[in-house]
Formats: sequence, structure tokens, C-alpha cells
Amino acid sequence: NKRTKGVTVVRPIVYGNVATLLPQKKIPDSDHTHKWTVSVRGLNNEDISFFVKKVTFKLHETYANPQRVIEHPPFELTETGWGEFELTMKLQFVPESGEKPVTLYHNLRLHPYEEDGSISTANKNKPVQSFQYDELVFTEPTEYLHSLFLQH
Ligand code: SLL
Repeated sequence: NKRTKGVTVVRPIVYGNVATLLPQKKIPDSDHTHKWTVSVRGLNNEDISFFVKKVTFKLHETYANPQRVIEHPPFELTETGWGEFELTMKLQFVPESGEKPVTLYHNLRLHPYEEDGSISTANKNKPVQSFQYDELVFTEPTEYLHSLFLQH
């Protein structure tokens, strides 16, 4: 599994969350107010599973079993809850790639904020989205990984 020389591969990724307000009393005896989905994918919904083997989402410690491993695409996780927090997503690559895991950070967003940072009451029933664009950079990838990228 030789490394290429002088090759750099850059792959765009998009990660973040959507959130919606739960109908009141949807979950009996629970203080959960929102339903949210966090995901990581390629640009334009590109399937990244040809080089990403699994994604481990680490939630706030108020969640039962905060570490959630998703081994198949789509690499996303849906939960309900009451609060915002910073979560991490650890991307592990296909073993033949010889690449170390990469950790991404995302502030889970539930509320529609106004420009001044206050929570918008007018928009409180609209879905909230918070996504960020990033790039994974592979410096002198293995020939194996390089050939995978050439095929996609
Ligand atoms: C806050 N610092 O106080 C944040 C923490 C944690 C949110 C938010 C747990 C849900 C469950 C949940 O929504 N935690 O218990 O299953 O706003």
C-alpha cells in the first residue's frame, strides 16, 4: 500500500443539523422540545461511503449512550432533546486508506436566531438549519485511496 508522491486530494464535505419543534405533549413525561438530525455528507449529497467507513457522533453527556456509531450511509443521526450543545463527529476511513480519523465539531442548533442573537418567536415553528462546508485534505494518499478518488 504505497504512498503517492506529490499528490494532494481535496474533498468537500458538508455537515450540520436540521431541527424542528415537536408538537407539544408529543413525548409524554419528557422535556424534549425539538427533533433534530445531524449529518455529514459530500457536496450535493454525494455519498462518501466509498472512502468513509464509519462516523461516530458524540452527543452531550445528558444523553443515554452519547457515543453513536453509524457504519452505513447516510451518515446521520436523529434524536430529540431540549438543548443545544457542541457535538463531535469522528470520521474513520476505509482501512486500506491508511488514514487516521478526523474529528469535526458542530454546534447543534435548535432555535431560529435573529441577527442580534435573540431567539426569533416569529420563526419558531419553522425548521432550523445549520450546516458548514469544509474540506478534507489528503496529502500523499496511498495509491489505493488515490485510485478510489479517481473513480469517484
Ligand atoms: C444547555 N449546555 O444547558 C446545554 C446542554 C444538553 C441537551 C444541552 C438531553 C436529552 C435527553 C438534551 O437535550 N440535552 O435527556 O435525552 O442548554
